[in-house]
Amino acid sequence: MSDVVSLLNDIRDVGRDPRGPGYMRPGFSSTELNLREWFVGEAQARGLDVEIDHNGITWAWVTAPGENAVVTGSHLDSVPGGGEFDGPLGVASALAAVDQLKADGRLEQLNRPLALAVFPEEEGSRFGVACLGSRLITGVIEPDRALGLKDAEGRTFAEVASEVGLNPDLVGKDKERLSRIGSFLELHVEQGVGLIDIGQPVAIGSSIVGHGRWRFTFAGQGNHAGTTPMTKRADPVVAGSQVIGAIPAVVAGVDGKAVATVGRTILHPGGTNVIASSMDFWLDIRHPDDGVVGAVLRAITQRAQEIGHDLGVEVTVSQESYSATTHFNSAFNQRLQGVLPEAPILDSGAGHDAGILAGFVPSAMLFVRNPTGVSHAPEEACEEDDQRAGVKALADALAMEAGAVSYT
Ligand code: HGY
Ligand code: MN
Ligand code: MN
Repeated sequence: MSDVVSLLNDIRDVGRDPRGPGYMRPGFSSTELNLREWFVGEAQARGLDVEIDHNGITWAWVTAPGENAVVTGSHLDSVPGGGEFDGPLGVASALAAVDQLKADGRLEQLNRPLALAVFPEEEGSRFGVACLGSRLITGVIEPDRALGLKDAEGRTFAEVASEVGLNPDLVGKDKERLSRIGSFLELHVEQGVGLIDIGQPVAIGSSIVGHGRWRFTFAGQGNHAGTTPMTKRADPVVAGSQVIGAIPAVVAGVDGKAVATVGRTILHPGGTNVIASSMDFWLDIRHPDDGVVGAVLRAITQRAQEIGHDLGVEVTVSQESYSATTHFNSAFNQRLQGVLPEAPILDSGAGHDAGILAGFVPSAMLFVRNPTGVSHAPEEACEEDDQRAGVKALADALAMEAGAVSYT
């Protein structure tokens, strides 16, 4: 059986971003489906019982399906230009952990069912809502809202879901499958520097900060770049750009621990010699206190309205996605600390499917050292020895949680 390093090597060239380094693996795209086929092939090669549910979540049962199962998994989609490990490390480590448990005879000791899971569209890079798959199965997002979500080409999730073999009439809360999960454990590359220089390759997750995404639309007056005096313009790009430029000071004025990012803009119609008629940007705000996220949003919105008023540009704001601050299950975390006594406890500035599931089933996370601390960029890294240390930690944690006698 291949180890985690060779498993990741198998998919290293799948979904590379054609525009430059990094990956482009949108949710429900042919790329994500190719990666899902890879996972299904690896799972079936291990004799696991694979099913893809109404929401596009892939389940691979190590034991016979059953109640109170221990489930581990992550995602295979990426952000545009994303790194190699965000998501796939957790999926490959889950497969490798099963190999390890089988090889050392611990699978037979388990007294709870064990399954692997792969959640689609975790990044929300295609339809705008983070963790779409885990939001659907838990009912956090209503099916109608999900089905009406549109991608950059204006394709609805309903259309795309049909294309990839899902029945739009069946997407949504899945009480039966959700009730089977007794514990959910997600291993993920650390998206930060918490594990650098402290001599530990694996950490236990304590929480995920509150984070949301809002779409700001600036509506001005399209016009000719050459015939419109500077004093006679209602230029949405000038307004939007001034707001973006104001963000660092506005955030600092509310709470220096908050983070706010504009990583995506769209100008319409986008001509070099054309004053745009509209500009959209997407704002990502995060803070451990949901109230502070709200205060930052209000402050930026107010600044945008002021700037829009001065420039004759209309500003509208709509929320796309919100994930409240999550504190992982303390009893599960204590059990993990019993297995991994050396592992530091880290909070996460990044969102995860485990953060959504944590509202419904005891959930926890393991983070594996990333020597660059960079993520959502090609420089994201994870040393091979640390990848293997993550698998050992995951295997021991799964053995413990599923009742094996000798779990280390
Ligand atoms: O955006 C996030 O925090 C995660 O990587 N999806
Ligand atoms: Mn991720
Ligand atoms: Mn991510």
